[in-house]
Amino acid sequence: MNVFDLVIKGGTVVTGADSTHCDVGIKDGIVTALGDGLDAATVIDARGRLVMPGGIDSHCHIDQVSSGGLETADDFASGSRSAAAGGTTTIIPFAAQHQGQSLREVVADYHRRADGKAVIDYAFHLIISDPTEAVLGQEFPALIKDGYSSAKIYLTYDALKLDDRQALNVLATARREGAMVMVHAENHDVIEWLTEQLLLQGKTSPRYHAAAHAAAAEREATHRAITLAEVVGVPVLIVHVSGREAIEQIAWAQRKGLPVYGETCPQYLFLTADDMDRDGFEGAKYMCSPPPRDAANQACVWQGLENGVLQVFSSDHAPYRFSGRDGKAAAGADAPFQKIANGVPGLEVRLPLLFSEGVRTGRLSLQQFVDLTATRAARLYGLYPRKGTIAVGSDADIAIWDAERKVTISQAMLHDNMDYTPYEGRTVTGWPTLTLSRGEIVCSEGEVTAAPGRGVFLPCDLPEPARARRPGVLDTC
Ligand code: DUC
Ligand code: ZN
Ligand code: ZN
Repeated sequence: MNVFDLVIKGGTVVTGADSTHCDVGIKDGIVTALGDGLDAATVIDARGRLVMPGGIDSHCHIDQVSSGGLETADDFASGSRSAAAGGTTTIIPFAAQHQGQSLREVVADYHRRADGKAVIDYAFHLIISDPTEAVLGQEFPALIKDGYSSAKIYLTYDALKLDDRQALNVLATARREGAMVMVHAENHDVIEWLTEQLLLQGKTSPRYHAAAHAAAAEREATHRAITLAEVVGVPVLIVHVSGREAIEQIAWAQRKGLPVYGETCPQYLFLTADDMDRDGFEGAKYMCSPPPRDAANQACVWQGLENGVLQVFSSDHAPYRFSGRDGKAAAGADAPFQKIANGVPGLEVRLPLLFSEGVRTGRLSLQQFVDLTATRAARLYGLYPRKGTIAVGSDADIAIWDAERKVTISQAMLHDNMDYTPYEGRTVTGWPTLTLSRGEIVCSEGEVTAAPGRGVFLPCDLPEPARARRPGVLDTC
């Protein structure tokens, strides 16, 4: 009997901690040995290749209905296919509560959406938009115990936003139960007021989305989220950080010793507000919230990734097609900016973009790349060490990379269900040539071979930072 079902031979194995030239032995979907001279009936030749943990995309919207009633273009079949083709082996999309809904029923609904479709493994964050007594007293605590140990809250959007008192209540429940809270940090009233003023001046085109979602609005809400978490005594993670203003607040909190984490996404490194100023309605393709800003802010985001102020690099894949009933033009091709769906796709190109412009340019080490794209998310969301690393006992979720491969990104080559990519025509160096999920090849040279439904739900442990109880204001009086 073979000790291994499969051996990946001769590659450079990269983790968040180190790079080692060795073979990887896999049995029953688990890494069971790292060493030299391993053999099995099935061998993957990885000479000259990087053998890295498959990515964890810890912020993506799959088969989600927006608060405005629009369906994302990707379901769990197309979304997970696209992820696998881009070297990602775990996705953590959202089970999104709308007003009046039971959180438990929302979760059951999202399981139905994923069941039988996903080709890679998945967990769920909760979105809590209606934190009633029943939700915070019973449903949220019970769901945390069942493996849904992170929740996103919004400080903007009419149908989603929590006021400060509601946010405090969510944070306090998370603290008691050991969950992680992610915050969409933009000041709602500032955005609404700016939007009204812009519309009064007849400034309705997509480019004004960036002005309405001013960096100051993001800065204020980031500071407020940090303050609310500090008062309660709980970690908090600020999602989709767009630039200097928010980063400065996060860095300030970290200097104070607060457990504050930051996430950013490709759109804040590779797009700018000028993209929203393209001809006609074309600018709508680049609209997301917070919006891409300018080159100086891109540089700050790079710096935040380099110096560790930002720890997580996700896609925030929010796939609204350019055309069609649920697309950017759902309210008409001349719709004012505030009626255009917010979000850009990025699930498949997240890793290659960061590898090419981060690692190849020398901005990031391979260890930083792996940590930002896989290991840290596993730790922050309770999936480590099953996911996010290559170690004995971990799931054999692995992406084998050709670091020299040049690829020009085009929508035609991608596996999502979108009709555009904001990165059309961009050439990157470095691409995942083979993706394995629990030891099974799910994508080879761009061909997704995995059967829908093979992906399994991953109940999450308590996030590492949320396990230790920290003092809040009430503990110090
Ligand atoms: N927030 C997200 O997290 N994704 C898409 C749009 C948004 O506002
Ligand atoms: Zn958001
Ligand atoms: Zn998002």
